[in-house]
Amino acid sequence: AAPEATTIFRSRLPDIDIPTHMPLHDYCFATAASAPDAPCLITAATGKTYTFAETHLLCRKAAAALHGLGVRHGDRIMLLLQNSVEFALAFFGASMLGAVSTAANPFCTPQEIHKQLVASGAKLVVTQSAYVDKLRHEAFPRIGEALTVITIDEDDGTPDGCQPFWALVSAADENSVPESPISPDDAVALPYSSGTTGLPKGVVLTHGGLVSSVAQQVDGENPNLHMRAGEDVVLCVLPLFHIFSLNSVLLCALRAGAAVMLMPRFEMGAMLEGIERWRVTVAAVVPPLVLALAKNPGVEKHDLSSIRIVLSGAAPLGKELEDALRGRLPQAIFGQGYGMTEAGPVLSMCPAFAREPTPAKSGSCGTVVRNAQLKVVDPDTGVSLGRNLPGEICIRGPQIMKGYLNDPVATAATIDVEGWLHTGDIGYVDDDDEVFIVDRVKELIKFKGFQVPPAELEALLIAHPSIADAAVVPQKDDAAGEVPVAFVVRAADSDIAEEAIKEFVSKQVVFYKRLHKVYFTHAIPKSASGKILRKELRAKLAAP
Ligand code: AYL
Repeated sequence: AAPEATTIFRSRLPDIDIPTHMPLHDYCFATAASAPDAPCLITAATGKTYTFAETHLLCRKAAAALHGLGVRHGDRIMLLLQNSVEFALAFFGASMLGAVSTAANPFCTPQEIHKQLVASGAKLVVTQSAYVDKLRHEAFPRIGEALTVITIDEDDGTPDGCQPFWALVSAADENSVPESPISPDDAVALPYSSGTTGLPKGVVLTHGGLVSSVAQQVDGENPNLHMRAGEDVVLCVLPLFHIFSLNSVLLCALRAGAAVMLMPRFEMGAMLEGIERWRVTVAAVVPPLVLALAKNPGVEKHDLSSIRIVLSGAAPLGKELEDALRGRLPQAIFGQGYGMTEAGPVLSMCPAFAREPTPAKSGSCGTVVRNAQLKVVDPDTGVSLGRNLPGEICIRGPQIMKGYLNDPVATAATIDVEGWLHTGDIGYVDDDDEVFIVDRVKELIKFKGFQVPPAELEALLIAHPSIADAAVVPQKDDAAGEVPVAFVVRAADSDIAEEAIKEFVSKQVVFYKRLHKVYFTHAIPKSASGKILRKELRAKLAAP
């Protein structure tokens, strides 16, 4: 029989030439050559500003410093940092050596950090002195011996066994960075994501892949996400250890020649002051931040009229919230980006952010990025679907991940032989090429845009002697979007209580993975092959 015709959706914008031969750092700093004195990195709290030329020089010095500590082509380093100038310097410094950065949330527990450290094979960590104690946990290699730790804050003195970042960088000779030929296929970033199933896995993003993703957003005569060189100031309050902020904020702004305003963490008052003081023009946000901007009374007391673009992503955004924000920031264009770490990460972007904008509907995640193909398939049969029919979204293009680190089985389950990456998201493309996400078939739970992999919590629960079996599913929540809740089968003779289980989990995980509720049950529904029937459990929660 003839193969079914495949409906492939493309961008409204024409394809462009993407310089995939360039290493990511050269690509991102190309603009610096024509405007070296334009502001590049701004620390919101202090106002300390680095120009593009200064930033580029410090990145080269950071590369030399890392090289001096033994970092080589292909090596991994871990960034355990809040948003900071040092994050950018270490990331690009590693890139210049052909090394790979794996970033972790500094709020993670020692166990969580240890897992990522071991899985990534990182032998060097760049962090803040406040987090060094997490690395002294018994499981870790000894600091100063098998593990090199660099701390960025010298005011409090460098902790025992650690090395001072700024002293190393100042003393380094930027001309000593060895010429290391970098191939577009070399890894540069290694974020961790659970993808459609199972535990967190290292997502190998290459120089060529990230150059492609950034180009799809900010390059071309008519860029999809128009950031103006020397004019725009982009809010960087979302954590850089997550790919949304790293890619669509830091990398895109630098490539475009726009400034990045760095805030170490989300704090409403400081954020509003920062926006007002530095005249932020482009704000990348997640739905809980949209909620804060739409509802917080402090917003009225600040002049936010400089904002011309609000880009929301990483989790579904309700229509009411979108309308509420539009009322608060009437001068701004509001729209969404849709991404997934494995997809490089951006699949679609609001077309109203383009230099020559075209309209986007409320609730839409924009149109598929240029130089890429998107299709929608029936999740059961794999048959390609036409417009307005919801199915699993698949993406193909030069921007998607190379694969999961050391996990060919998981890679093959996500990227098929034709190169299509299966997202586990259910959505459709309407008559105007706009993408709408309506559901998720993968296991993943999203708390405020943060990933909560159920398999990770289930493994912890089952390890408890009083628990015979467990399943973790999302429950809808107004503030967080979703929260993880557990169904638990007690072991015979056990009368373990909800609070004890919650506490047992809380001690081992970062705050957003904490269980919000435990439901005791007699059995976890499973398929013949032993897979948890999550749909059934989700339906139980939805029932009144
Ligand atoms: P991960 N609407 C609904 N769901 C979304 C959206 C959205 N706009 N964006 C992401 N998701 C969900 O790997 C979806 O289920 O990457 C997707 O598979 O932490 C999952 O989150 C992926 O979660 C951008 C805009 C990056 C967004 C991103 C998202 C990165 C989140 C760059 O410009």
